Amino acid sequence: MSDIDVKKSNILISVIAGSKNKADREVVKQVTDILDEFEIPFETKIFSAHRSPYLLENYINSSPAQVFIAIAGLSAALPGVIASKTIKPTIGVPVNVNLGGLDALFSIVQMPPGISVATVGIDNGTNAALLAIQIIAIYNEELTEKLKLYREQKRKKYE
Ligand code: AIR
Repeated sequence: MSDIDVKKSNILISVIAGSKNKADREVVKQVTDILDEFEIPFETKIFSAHRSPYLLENYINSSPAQVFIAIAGLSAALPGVIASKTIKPTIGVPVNVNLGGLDALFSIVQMPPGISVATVGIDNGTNAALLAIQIIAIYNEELTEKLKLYREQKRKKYE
């Protein structure tokens, strides 16, 4: 792949949640806060792998996004279903709706060999956003520098 021009891109990252409920929305907010901070063009959508599977499929097939972030609780099929329909990287975020989020974590992390989903921690939208940006940054030097600065600021905060 050639270099990505972040400023000229329309949508680079797609953030999809399984529901507009409070728990999912809070994780979406974590993700979008980081994407805003890094000035990444993104869009957010609500699609349920169980309740609206055909809408989800149509969207994935037509999306220009380079990376998908999929946020879901309970029997969280969303990231796995997205990953089954595209070879673009999919990052799954398990949401704590019930059982401390372990139900969603196991649903997302236990993908069968052949279809991969990068799974972050329960309710950890921040890491999902950072990982998505790191993937895009492979093709963008300016973004790489911004990530280094972000790490440096965090390091200073904890030292
Ligand atoms: N969900 C939606 N469709 C399939 C699943 N697993 C998830 C949502 C949300 C939870 O189920 O991502 O975290 C509960 O959704 P709701 O809309 O019933 O509140």
